[in-house]
Parts: sequence; structure tokens; C-alpha cells
Amino acid sequence: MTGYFDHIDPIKFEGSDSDNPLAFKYYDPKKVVMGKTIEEHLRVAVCYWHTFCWDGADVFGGGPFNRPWHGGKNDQAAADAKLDAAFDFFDRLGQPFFCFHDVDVMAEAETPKEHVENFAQIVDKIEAKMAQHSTKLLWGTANLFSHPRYMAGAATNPNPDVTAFAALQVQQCLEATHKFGGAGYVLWGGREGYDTILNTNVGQEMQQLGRFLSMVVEHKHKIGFKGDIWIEPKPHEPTKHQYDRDVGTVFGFLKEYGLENEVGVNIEPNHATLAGNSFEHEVEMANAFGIFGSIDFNRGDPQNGWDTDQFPNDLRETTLALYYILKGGGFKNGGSNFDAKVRRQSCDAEDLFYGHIGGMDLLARALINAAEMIENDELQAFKDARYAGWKSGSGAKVLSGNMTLEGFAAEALRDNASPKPVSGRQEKLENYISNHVK
Ligand code: XLS
Ligand code: NI
Ligand code: NI
Repeated sequence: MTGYFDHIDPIKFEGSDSDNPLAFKYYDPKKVVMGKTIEEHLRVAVCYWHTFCWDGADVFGGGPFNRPWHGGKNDQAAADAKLDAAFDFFDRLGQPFFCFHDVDVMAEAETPKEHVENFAQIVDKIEAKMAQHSTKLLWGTANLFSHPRYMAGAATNPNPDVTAFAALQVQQCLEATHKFGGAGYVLWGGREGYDTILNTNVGQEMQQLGRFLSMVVEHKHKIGFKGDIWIEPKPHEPTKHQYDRDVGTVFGFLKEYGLENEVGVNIEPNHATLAGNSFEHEVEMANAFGIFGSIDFNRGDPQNGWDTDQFPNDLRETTLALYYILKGGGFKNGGSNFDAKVRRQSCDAEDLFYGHIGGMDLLARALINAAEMIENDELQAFKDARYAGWKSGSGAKVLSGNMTLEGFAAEALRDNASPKPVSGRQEKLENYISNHVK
């Protein structure tokens, strides 16, 4: 059988002097950085949906990609051909993980029974594939946003029958993820929000979402799944307002439902920027709350206000993000999933490789930069000195809860000194970063 990717040789590390566009220049999987190999640090995953399912269609026109499994019905034969191609792609790229939605991998289904049957068929086939290949599962997720039944949400739908269908999909997909030895399970609330607040009972919907998430966590424990559960924050698109708008909002939501020790976050840079946050802000917020999980690496377009899902190529931004990820202890169950798609005009098989090679090289470079920054951690040293006052005396008493407002105020009067401004040294610190981005 001839395969769609047959003309692409396995991608090798050739070093930064290589001018072969189908080789890694920086992603040397076995190179050791801070005691672990680059492969172990980054835990790179290819996503099934953008890489194999998307046919290049946009809201103005049909798909130009013409992969052999596109064009006809999304039946079992198409799902099988896509699966063969996917594992062939993984073998050639050599990344350690993949991620999928239930509907990405299976033949299209309409009824709940059909869903269970079609999904079960492909689950067996994926299991067989995984036994023959080295690619592992980073995370699975149920698509609770594409089918018209979910137009008013899944967990937050006004009709509980729709939510029951969602429960079926999540149960099936979580169990499959467990079977495949997945490291995590993601819930992205694509339509868990509203198009207009005029027809929406916000309090009721949040309660539904809180209970739904609790049931997912309960089921995880029931089946003995040891991986993590992550929510993927996004502010809007497709809805006007999504309830999981950013990391801070998600943490508040988790606290409200007592799930902050059970559920973490899968952060996507393009979602961060849509929410008006920087990528590194979201990582640091997750570190601060202790809910950092995984990353959906991509980038937006600074001129476009939507989720363009482009492969990342900003070395400065990625270096900073990896610095904060490493400072937080690095990836545990999580990893670097490329939730990224090639542009619509990049319609050839090799374009899929160029996108991933560029992303993996960028991550490896950023990781090496970040590790060098940590070696002689000037940012940390600066921050330690900046906050040193809170480590002892009244500052420490305030933080440990052993100070009243009156007591603290009295100290100000007693010292009767006007505190002197201290430089925040922003430009110096920015120069320091610039000197480490290489
Ligand atoms: C959409 C999300 C989606 C999730 C998985 O914007 O990024 O692709 O990662 O459902
Ligand atoms: Ni994503
Ligand atoms: Ni996204």
C-alpha cells in the first residue's frame, strides 16, 4: 500500500549548520538539559484534528488539502485510512506523543448507540496501532462543540438530554484515554458560555458545569485513571463569552466547586492573547495557584482578533514561557501539544512537516535558553532582593496572620519615615532577556 507521506524520509537531527529544511536544527531529542533529555522535558505531541482532520476549509470556502481520506463520507474506511496516515506521520516526525478528540478518530455517528459502536471500533484499532508503534497518548478529549446538538452548549445546555449525550461522549473518551495509557484528559469548554446573555441563566449554567466536572472527576477515580484532568481556558470563539475565560477565572470556578486539587489547566498561548493576557502571565498564574498542567503550543496573529492556531515562531515569548514552566518544576503529566495548523495555502504533505519541525526546533531552542537563564538565575535573584522586606519583621508577621491593621499602621507612625522609591529595573531586566534569546 502506498502512503500519503511515503516521499518524506524520517526527520533527523542535523544541527544548526544543516540547510536541509526537512531536518531538525535544534531539536536533538537525546541532548541533556538540566538533567533530562530535550524529549523528556518537552513531551511534544501532534494533534490529530488540525493535522489530519482539517481539510483547509474556512468560512469563505471549501478545503484545498485533498488528503486521500478527505472528500468522501467520514465513514469507517476514511477513519481507518486517517489512522494509518497518522501513525505513519508520527513515525516519520519521531515526536513521542499525540492528542485526539473522539470525533477526530471515529466514523461519523448520529445517535448515542452509533457513537458507542463507531468509537469502540476505532479504539480497538488505535490500541493495535499503539502496540506496534512507539507514539504514546498525551491526552484525549471529547468534541462537545462541533455537532449542532451542542449549539447551546454541552454541560451548560438548557436541555439535560443534550448534556446526557455529552456525558456519554466524555465517559467513552475518558475510558479510552485510560485504556491507551494517556497522561491526561482535557475539557475545553467550546460552547460552554453564551451568544447572548438575554437568553441565558448564567448562575444555572455554571452550576451545571460545576456538577458535570465533578462527575468527570468522580468517574476518573472510579475507573482508576491516574492521569490528570485539565480545563483549557479560552475567553470566546465560538461563543461571545466562554465561562473558562482564563486561568484566574478557571481557578475561581474550581475553588467554588472544591475541585482545585483535582483539576489543572491546559494553557494555549493564542487563547491567552485573546483574553488580553500574555502567554507567560497565564503560566505564572497557573504556577501561583498550583494548577499548571499542559500547553497547547501555537500563536495568534497580532493583527487578527481570533484563534488562528499558527505554529509558534516567537523565540522571545517561548523562551520566557519555558523559563516559567521550568521554574514551576517543568511538565509532569503534561507536555507540548501543537494545537496548530498550517495555513490554508500550505496544502502539501510536506507543509505538515515544516510546521512541526519549526515548532519543535523553536521549543528546543527556547528550552536551552531558559535552562541557561536558570543556571545563573538573575531574574530570581532580583526578585528575591526586591521582596526581601517581607521575609522578616513586620512583613513576615503580616503574611503569617500575626499582625492587625492598627498594629501595622502604628509602625508607620512610629518610624515616621516616608519610604523611598526603589527602581523596578524593567529595562535592565528586558535587556537581560534579550541577551538570553539566541
Ligand atoms: C480550540 C481549542 C481546542 C482544544 C481541544 O480553540 O484549542 O482545539 O484544544 O478541544
Ligand atoms: Ni487547544
Ligand atoms: Ni484553540
